[in-house]
Amino acid sequence: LNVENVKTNAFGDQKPGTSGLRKAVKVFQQPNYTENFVQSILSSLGDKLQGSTLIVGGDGRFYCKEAVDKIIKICAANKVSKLFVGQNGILSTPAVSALIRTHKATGAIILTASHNPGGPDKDFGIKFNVSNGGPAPDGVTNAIFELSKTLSSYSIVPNLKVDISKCGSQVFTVGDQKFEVEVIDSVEHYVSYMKEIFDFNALKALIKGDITGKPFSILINCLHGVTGPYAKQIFVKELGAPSDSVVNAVPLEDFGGHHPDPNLTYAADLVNAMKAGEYDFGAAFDGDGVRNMILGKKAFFVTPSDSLAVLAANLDCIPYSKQSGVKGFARSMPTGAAVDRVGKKLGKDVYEVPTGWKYFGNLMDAGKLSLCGEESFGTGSDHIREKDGVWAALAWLSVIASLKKSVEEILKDHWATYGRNYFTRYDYENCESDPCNKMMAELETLVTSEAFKGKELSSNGRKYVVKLCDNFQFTDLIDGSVATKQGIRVLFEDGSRIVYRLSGTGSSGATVRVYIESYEPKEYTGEPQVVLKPLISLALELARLQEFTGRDKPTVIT
Ligand code: VG1
Repeated sequence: LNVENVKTNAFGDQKPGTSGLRKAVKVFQQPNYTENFVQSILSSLGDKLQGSTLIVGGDGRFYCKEAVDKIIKICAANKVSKLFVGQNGILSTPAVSALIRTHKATGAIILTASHNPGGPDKDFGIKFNVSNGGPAPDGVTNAIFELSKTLSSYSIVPNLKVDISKCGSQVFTVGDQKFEVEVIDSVEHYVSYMKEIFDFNALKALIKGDITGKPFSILINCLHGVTGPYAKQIFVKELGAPSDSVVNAVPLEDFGGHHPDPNLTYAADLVNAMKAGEYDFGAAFDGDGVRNMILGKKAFFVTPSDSLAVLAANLDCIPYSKQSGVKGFARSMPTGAAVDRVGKKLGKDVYEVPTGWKYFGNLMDAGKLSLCGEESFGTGSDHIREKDGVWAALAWLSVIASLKKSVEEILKDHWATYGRNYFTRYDYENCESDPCNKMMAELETLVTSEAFKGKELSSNGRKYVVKLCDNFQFTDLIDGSVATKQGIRVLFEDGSRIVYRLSGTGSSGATVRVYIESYEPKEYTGEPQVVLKPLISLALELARLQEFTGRDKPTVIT
């Protein structure tokens, strides 16, 4: 087989965002667009490219198969020695992370736009993960972007034909080099890893009813994302839950026309099904299997910041974590600070990093972290270097089996011990970009001005005194790299705070996120929207949100 060098023109817009390059499918379908980006990823590997092993797979969304085919042909031409490819191109992102680590691969190319909707008129994405299993850090994504801006040709083996529908190894000769593609079962490796991490016998006993005296019924909604086959295998086949406990388990190219995003708005089906009180535990996952939403009986909602704190406080319930020892914890900056209180009590360090899983990797590699999470329904541990939805559900079941309490009881006990960090997030999706950029600029000028220091603000009869305002900046403790402009923070003397960010995962327009948090040491039974009302009004007024976005209410409230 022969390598062809194809002339191309560079695209100026291939800058990866919070988690990879995400654009409308139509953008990726432009001639050479996907090829250019894949070549830029490979070229960024420099000396490590020749002879490398890479993992390739995706969440099965529209355009995945075409992209996998292109990637195989471009890797072959770039002297990669071996590719592990998920059967039919399917691999969840956590499964990829685990595979990179097991096979000591140089990295992985993951085809996903995660929680963004899919289909011919929706989004696609390409994400590069590095040798620790985690998303490429800024240094790598910046290098890829720089290469993409001046790319003038890419290399491809146009006549290479690989059947990715059957597992097994296929070896080709490209020029004078050997090139191997091993098609692997999409779920096997991940499932066996979960069996090492968790006590499946205990979880099985919980579901059967041997632990609490009655069957513990679960409802898992995969939102037609990639987790369906993983969840069926784990919750039904391994743990013995009835087969109808895993729903929307067939991965669809367009996720059935919905957003595969497990929150109260886009996973309303799960919320409604749980309301009747028939199930003890509910979980939903996103497109590529990284996010999770946890619900208790009657749809009792566990806000992700609390989920992180509860898991931190009970990490010993997971055999893997108990054995490897619980190190520190971490959260992204906008995530509620409930976990900080757990860290303080247990004498563990808690790190605060910018939004995006790539910022946790170095700390984990340095052995400083066992568990981390984001308010955006992301939770994960150092078993891999990605957030992991199915892991989070299994972690929660492990805590329940061990404490022998319901989700609601666990939360109430937690709040009684630590107090409660009330948290909410308002998202304004798909707004016009220019006014949103202007809003952020004006807000930053306002809150960082001299006049704003120590200022007393009042809203709905409550007073807040400004303690500190800035645009969050982060210096990586391990490699010293600096990330600037990670979100405008308005912190008050009483510990409450408001954070504003523009999303870095959208494919068009701007999405404004406003994060609002307050701490109540004793009053923990309140309704977050009621408790936080004064701060919410203040947040919207300060930014003049309605004026700039033209929206009188958010698209999604968490
Ligand atoms: C969002 C979330 C962030 C998360 C990212 C990727 O980013 O806020 O916490 O890490 O999505 O999640 P942004 O820039 O849109 O706020 V996923 O599920 O798409 O991998």
